[in-house]
Amino acid sequence: MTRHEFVRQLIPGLTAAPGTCGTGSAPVNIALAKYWGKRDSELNLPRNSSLSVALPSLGTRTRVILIDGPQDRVTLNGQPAPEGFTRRLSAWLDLFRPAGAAFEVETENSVPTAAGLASSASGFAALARALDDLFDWQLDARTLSMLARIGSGSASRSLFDGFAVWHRGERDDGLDSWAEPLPQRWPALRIGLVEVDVTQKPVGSTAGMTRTVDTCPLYDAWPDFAERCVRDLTAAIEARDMEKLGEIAEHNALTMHATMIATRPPVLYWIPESVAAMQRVWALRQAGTGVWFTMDAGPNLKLLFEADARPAVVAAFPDLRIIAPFAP
Ligand code: 2P0
Repeated sequence: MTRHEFVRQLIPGLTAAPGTCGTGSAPVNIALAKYWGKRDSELNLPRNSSLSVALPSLGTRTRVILIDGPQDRVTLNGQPAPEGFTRRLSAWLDLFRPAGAAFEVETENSVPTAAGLASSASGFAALARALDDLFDWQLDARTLSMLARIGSGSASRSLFDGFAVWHRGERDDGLDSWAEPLPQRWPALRIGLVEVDVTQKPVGSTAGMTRTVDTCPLYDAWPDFAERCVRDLTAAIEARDMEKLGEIAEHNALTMHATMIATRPPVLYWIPESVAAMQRVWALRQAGTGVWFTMDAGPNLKLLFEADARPAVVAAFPDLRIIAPFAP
């Protein structure tokens, strides 16, 4: 099945007059059990389920207008968007393009683009919501999650606040691979952003995971391990057990990076400052502070801790940007 066919069965139609506008917003999410590897790149189906938490104060707000014309016009934070950004957006918008029409897209991002903070996740989730508004589809969150998934896998999880699980699904047609929220809230949970480098990463996630699946001899162990992490994290969240959540999330991230490093040519996102920050986290834990880290396809760390550990964590990471995912 092509992605065009996939999308057509999910949406009621593409009827809207030129000038019609839609808006949508969505938060960034941080995976605690990572998505790494596709089983179908046409429908963007993952080899493993993943579990994330949304950062409600960071994300994307998007306005889309249907226009006559040959070409989409895309702005990012008030400036013409970089060519690669526009190309990726337009390729996804092709799935929803009425004949002869183009889209004007205004995107406001409160995250540094392509710095391992998953701006594509909030971006495609916000865009899916904006199209739902523009075409007045009134789709449910599960269906929007599948549309966003085609744009970027991790976007499937950005339709929700709080914790979300993206189910890998079993079906070849991709209709059972969507994300849904978990009901639990965790008011004391904190995420600390350690930004050691916010420049563009050398290898994008899509290329990095494809290379890992194709050449890493350790990858065979990953999908089952990741599935187990999702189950164990769900239990840790239900029990509100910080130590269990931190241990599983950190181990999951390091295992993902181990598969990246064991790829040919290697995909190493770490820089010396990343390793120094990891060692600082381990030293804090050794000294009795409940803090763990996770890392995505980039050099930056995201610290996981509870509010009462904040003074000790900030003493070791004075520049830490702290986010409360369940702030009232
Ligand atoms: C995640 N990452 O679960 C993992 C951890 C990066 C490392 O999802 O190819 O941009 O667009 O589906 O979603 C980043 O990958 O990849 C990602 P595509 P995406 O958050």
